This record gives sequence, C-alpha cells and structure tokens, in this order.
Amino acid sequence: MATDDQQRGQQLWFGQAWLADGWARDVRLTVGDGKLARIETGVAKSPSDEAHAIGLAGLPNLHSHAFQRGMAGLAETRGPTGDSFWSWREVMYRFVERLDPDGFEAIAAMAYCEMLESGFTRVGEFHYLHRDKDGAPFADRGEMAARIASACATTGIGLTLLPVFYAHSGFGGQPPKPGQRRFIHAPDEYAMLLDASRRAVAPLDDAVVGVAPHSLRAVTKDELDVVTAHPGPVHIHVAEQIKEVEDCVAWSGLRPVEWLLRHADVDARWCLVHATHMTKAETRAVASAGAVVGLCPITEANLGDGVFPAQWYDGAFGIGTDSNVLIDAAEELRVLEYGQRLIHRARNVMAPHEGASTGATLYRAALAGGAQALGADARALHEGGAADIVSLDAEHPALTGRDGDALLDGWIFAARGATVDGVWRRGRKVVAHGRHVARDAIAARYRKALSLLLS
Ligand code: NGQ
Ligand code: ZN
Repeated sequence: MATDDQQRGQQLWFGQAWLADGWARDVRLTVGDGKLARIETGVAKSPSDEAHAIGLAGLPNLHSHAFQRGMAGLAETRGPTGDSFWSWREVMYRFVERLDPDGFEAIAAMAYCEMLESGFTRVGEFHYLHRDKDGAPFADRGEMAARIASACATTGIGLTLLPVFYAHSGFGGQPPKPGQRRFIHAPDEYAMLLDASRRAVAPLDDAVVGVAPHSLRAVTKDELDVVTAHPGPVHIHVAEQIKEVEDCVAWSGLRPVEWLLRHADVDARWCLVHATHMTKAETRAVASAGAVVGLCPITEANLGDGVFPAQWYDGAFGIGTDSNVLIDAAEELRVLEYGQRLIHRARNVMAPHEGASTGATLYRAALAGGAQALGADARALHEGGAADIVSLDAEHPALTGRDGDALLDGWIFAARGATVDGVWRRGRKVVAHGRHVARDAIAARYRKALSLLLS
C-alpha cells in the first residue's frame, strides 16, 4: 500500500480502550510517526477525532507458513490409508512443487489481508521455501523473502521474518527427501540467507529478523549451534506429533523437549512451536527457561496433533495460525480453551482465578507472549508504543450491552466473524468496516494465481 502520510498524526477516540493498566473510558490516542505519541483518558470527543467504540492492541500471530493458505481445505478428502499429519505433509509438498514467486506472493498477500481483518497486526513468518522448483538457488538468495516483504508492504502487516534452516529428513542427520529440495541449506550458506533476508525486509518500517531451525528432525546438534549463534528470536517446531517423540527417543533416549533443554540454551529468545507432547517435568522446565510456547490451536486440531498440556504450564504462550487453514485470531483463542474444556470436562480452564475472564486472560497472554516471541513492541496500547490498534464493532450482537473484559469474552466465544471493525498499523488504517482497504486488488490477484496453480 502506498504510504499515506495524511493518516499519520491523527487522533482516534474510543468510548473504551484497553490500556497497559486496564480498561479506560473516553480515550484519545494521538498518533505520530507510527507510534502512540499521546494517550488521554476521560476526554470528550472533539470534531477532529475519528471516533470508535472499543479499542485494543492488535495481536501478534507468532507462527505462519503463509503459502499454505493456498491449499487450505484441499487436504480434507480421505486417502487410501490412515490419513495423518504425515499424509497431509505429502499433499503440502505436492503444492510446494508448483509454487513460483508470483503465486507465493499473491497467496501471502491474501493470507496477511485476512490476518489483519481478524485482528492480527504482526506476523511471524516461519519461512522455508527458499529455492526454485528444481532445488536450484534463485539468482537472488532473498527472492522469496523479498516476496514476503512485498506482501507485507501491500497489506501493511508487521513482519518478524524467521528464515528457516532445514537440512535433514529425520533425527541423526538423515539426508533430505526430494520433496524437501526447495528448503535445504548448508550451514555456511545460512549466514548468506540471513543477509539476503535482512536486505529484503529493509524497506519495511519495523521488521525483525530472527532464526528458525525447522525442527529437531531437520537439524543436527552442530547445525543448531550455528543457527542459534545468530541474533534475534529463535523459533523451532517441537514435539508436535507422537511419531516425532518416538523417533527422538529411539535416536537419543530423550524426548524432543528434553533433548532441546539439555542441548541448547533455551531462554526468553526462544519460541517452542506446538510443544504438544510434553511430560509435566518438561512443561515446567520450558516455563522456567522463560521461553514462549507457540500454540496453533486451529492447525493442531486440523492436523490431529493433540492437545497442549496447559494444566501443567504457567509460562508464556502466544498463538499462531500456522497452516492458515482458517485465519481468525479470536477462533485460535476459542479453540485453545475448548480443547482444554473437552479433555478436562470443565469450564473456564485457562482463567487463573475466580473472577478472571477467560477471554481477557487468553487475549492478554497471547499479546504478551506473541510480542516476546516476535521481538516486537506489542504490549497493551501505551505511550511510545506502536500504533497497532484494533477496534471492535460495539453493534455486533455478541458485544451488545457488554463492558470491559466481557467484550473480550463476547468477541472470543460468542461472535461469528466481522467483530473486528477497524485495524491500524503504525497509525495507518488498513481495515475499515471489517474489510482490508486493498482487499479487492489482493483477492483478484489471488484468484488469478490460484487458477494457474490449481489448473
Ligand atoms: C511445516 N507444519 O513446516 O510447514 C510443518 C510441516 C514438518 C507443521 N508442523 C512439515 N504444522 O513439520 O515436517
Ligand atoms: Zn509450522
């Protein structure tokens, strides 16, 4: 989207807004240079204010593979034998074979448009599609990273790019499979990929670049050390599937999270994506290491991963849309809580104490954990912080007559779509009346790309 300087330096007024110290009424946010220059509470609306009912900080989406949006719903037909995560992965690898940079960018822009419309204002793109169809490097190593950056520029979403290191098909350094040829790097090439990635995101306002060893299946201990020696957030898929746990135990005698905690300096830089299959001791150790757990409840349900052991966990977590089979911030939080309710046959499982709202607990945790994992300033709305703002539609039936935390419960548990009304990124309005301002052009390009890809 073209930079729109008129949108900067503006004043937004909310009937109520969730700030660092809680809900406040009659709030004016003055935006300058992409930041919240000033926050006033208890002030009357002035004619120069753009007025909305309910204001919140936008949520971070800490784990996305944007291109997978293009195959959403195409792996829901029963195959010949035992459909599983691994058979889904075969479908995904076949989709990857066909993707060129233009199609990749068109799909990413569509996914980011939908993310913004659902209330996400920053994405952690766990990016591993580095090479051309035949596995040869692109002339520019950063070609695909630049396509992601361009989709972010088109949509306005904030980017934490996580270039993935991928070298093996299984524990103990097994050689990669042909279907993985577009992902592969040698450790010395990875530094060049990071340089190219930094160049690719340079045109964006507040991008962050981290590192992502794909999984313990895809990297050796030496490679993990090389990759994590680079600065920035560290993201890794871990303990998502039982087979992965069993293979790790067979190889090392340790479970994946146990192995990771013993062989890497896991700390607050780290985001352990999924971490579904953990013992009580592993769960406690992850929390005390200060890492963030990256939960992707819709994808974990869709892929049949299992349910995160939240009953043992008191550490940081955030949410991610991962496979992007369905993009919806509120629904990620709802499915997280509902998974817990279904297995424990209880209600309000994620709320920590009597009187705590489950929706507000989930929203605040996802905001803090997501910000930590993405190396971003995405706490509650605060002076000096990014003007990444979401407004909810007070006229939605699920929000009618609600106040404060009950609005978050209404949004997360009781609303279907269209609850998010406006979204501002660095003060620029990118969603108005629930629609991305560039949706028509983005969707037209997406339809064209998909008709080529799926023909
Ligand atoms: C991915 N997605 O990298 O896209 C993976 C599948 C794998 C999830 N784990 C591939 N949800 O883990 O090998
Ligand atoms: Zn993933």
